Amino acid sequence: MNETTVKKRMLSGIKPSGDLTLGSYLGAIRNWKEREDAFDCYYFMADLHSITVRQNPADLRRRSLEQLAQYIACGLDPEKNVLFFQSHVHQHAELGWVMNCYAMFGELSRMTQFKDKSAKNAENINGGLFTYPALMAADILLYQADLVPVGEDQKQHVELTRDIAKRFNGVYGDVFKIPEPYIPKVGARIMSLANPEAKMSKSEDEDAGRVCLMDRPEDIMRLFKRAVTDCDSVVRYDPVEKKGISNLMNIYSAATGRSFEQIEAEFAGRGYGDFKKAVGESVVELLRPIREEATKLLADKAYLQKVCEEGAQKAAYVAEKTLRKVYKKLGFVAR
Ligand code: AQP
Repeated sequence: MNETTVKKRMLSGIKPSGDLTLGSYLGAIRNWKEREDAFDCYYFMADLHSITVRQNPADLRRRSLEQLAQYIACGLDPEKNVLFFQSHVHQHAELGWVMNCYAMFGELSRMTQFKDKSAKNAENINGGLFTYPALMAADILLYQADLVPVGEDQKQHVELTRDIAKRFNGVYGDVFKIPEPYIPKVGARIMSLANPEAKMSKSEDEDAGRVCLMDRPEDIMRLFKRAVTDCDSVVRYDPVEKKGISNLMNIYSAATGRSFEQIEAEFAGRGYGDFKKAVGESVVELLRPIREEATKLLADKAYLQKVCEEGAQKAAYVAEKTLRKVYKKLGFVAR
């Protein structure tokens, strides 16, 4: 058996619904790099999913391309990982429709993300927001993925994907591999700098709360200077009483590799001002190479075009095999 046949396949996507943040990097993308030799990895820009919330077209296009450049700048090698735009592989939309017909109204109604998102977008509760998990099932099942990395908020969707796949297989035989949720090595959970009770988020956080991968050093320093802390002055890890400081310690630890004890010792007897400055500087240095590399890549449109074309071709090859099998089982006349 050669090496590629034994590798497990893994798939993950991020919606280009906001600029990637320090949270996206430390919580997810940084860990992706470590998997590229052990797994057969597919990473996509989930542009189809992003339009369940209204997007400005020019911003969506810019962010989608930036996301591709940032994936590469964060270290993902396009030779080892399949990188593509979801909308470039039409099989997602096609299988998405089929999945819609095998997902039950009751199941979709129970998805907590639908409830959350509809509460936040009360003026635009569209059908796509409701059937989002059917498209997500298609994303996963098209590639016969063994593993799907999941955070808390997506667990329910992977469970639903498994249920739909089992239902389909139950009628038509072994068409889909039943994917397992993969609990990634815990990346740091990064909280908003403006509100340490809430996650730093690319589409929901206010500007003062999130650090984006392309932010300029002076802007990063300003954000950390204004980060919400408490009225104490001791740098101590206490995620209950000192949420703001603990979040900054998390970030500093992730950026420098220092332990909480080492950080507490380093800042003993010094004020928050010194500490915030040090955290800001460590993040500037952490993100500098990513921003510089992404900027270089964004200036080379031909290269990005080549990467996403090749990625879409590789992805479509696998996706088409699954889709053909599905269409045949359903009784569609062969093209
Ligand atoms: N703050 C964070 N800390 C740790 N991990 C994070 N991730 C995101 N933010 C943090 C991880 O990144 C991956 C992609 O997550 P996401 O696309 O759901 O990111 P988001 O910023 O939270 O997105 P939003 O604001 O909810 O926008 P929409 O709904 O439009 O995509 C995941 O692995 C996540 O754990």
